Amino acid sequence: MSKAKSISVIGLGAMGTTLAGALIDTGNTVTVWNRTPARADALAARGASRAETVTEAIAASDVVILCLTDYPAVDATLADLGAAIAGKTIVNLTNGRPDEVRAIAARLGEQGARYLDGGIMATPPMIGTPHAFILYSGDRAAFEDAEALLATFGQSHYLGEDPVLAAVSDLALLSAMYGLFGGYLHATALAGSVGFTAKQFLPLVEPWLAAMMTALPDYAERIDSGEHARDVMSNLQMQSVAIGNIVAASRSQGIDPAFMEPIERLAKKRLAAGFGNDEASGIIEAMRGK
Ligand code: FVH
Repeated sequence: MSKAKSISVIGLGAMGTTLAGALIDTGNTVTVWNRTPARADALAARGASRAETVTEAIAASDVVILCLTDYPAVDATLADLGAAIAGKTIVNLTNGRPDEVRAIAARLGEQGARYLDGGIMATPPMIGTPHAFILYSGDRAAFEDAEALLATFGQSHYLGEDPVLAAVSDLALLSAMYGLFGGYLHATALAGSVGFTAKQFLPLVEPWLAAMMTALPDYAERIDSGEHARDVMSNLQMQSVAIGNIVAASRSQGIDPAFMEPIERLAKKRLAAGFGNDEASGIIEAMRGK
């Protein structure tokens, strides 16, 4: 439970609305602003104060949460605020790139604000549940001051003072998610080409993915030590035959192999470099350009 405070939420899409709602439900004084004002109606009915302008939203609270589509939207929203932002803690939960994070952190710092960048590792229905976690990086004192409030959303992980840490970790975790979902979709399309419905295929693919997740600690050990040749059980030479078969079979079954082609290319690059007897964990070296 958060310590009740005044907080402003700017950006009332699916996520911003959920964050603001969670803050209202935990007894905080919440001010909201959205470019399209009608999106604030439901929150106003639940007790939020509606700011007429961004400046008004920022003036209303010491802690201001931004949750917008992208950083160009953040730039547009925070343009021309002048001194209004000095002394405020800006918690930017918008998905973005490291160059964008550095630019906004520098700009807001020059304007006298404390900047925290964040990455929300949850969908809106997960907010406030034990499954939600949010990554933060940037001004440590700002994080510590806002920590109780931010706990409203889920588990907070403060990663350090460099503001880009949260955004890069967020993108890394999303890469893992899109790899999983893309792999699942490709697998389901390929199984579907011989008549399986997605529901029929699920009892095969779900436990398979769960079993493969148990390989991650071993992969992490190999990656950190660089020892991809130690105790090899499933060598890359053998695995690249299967990967090549997946790509070829997808084509012959009328399934676009586009999702699988990059891993085939990386495996071939690693094989050509002479690492066929290594574990497939060594593909990371090809990703790193080695
Ligand atoms: N929803 C999700 O599942 C994910 C979960 C993980 C974190 N993401 C990130 O959260 C950011 C916002 O996502 P969202 O789901 O709330 O997105 P939308 O529902 O599409 O709402 C977008 C809001 O951004 C406003 N906006 C867009 N462009 C501008 C602009 N140029 N100036 C001012 N505001 C802008 C938009 O306003 P409006 O269209 O209603 O006027 C919405 O408030 C995002 O970074 C996810 O990656 C969510």
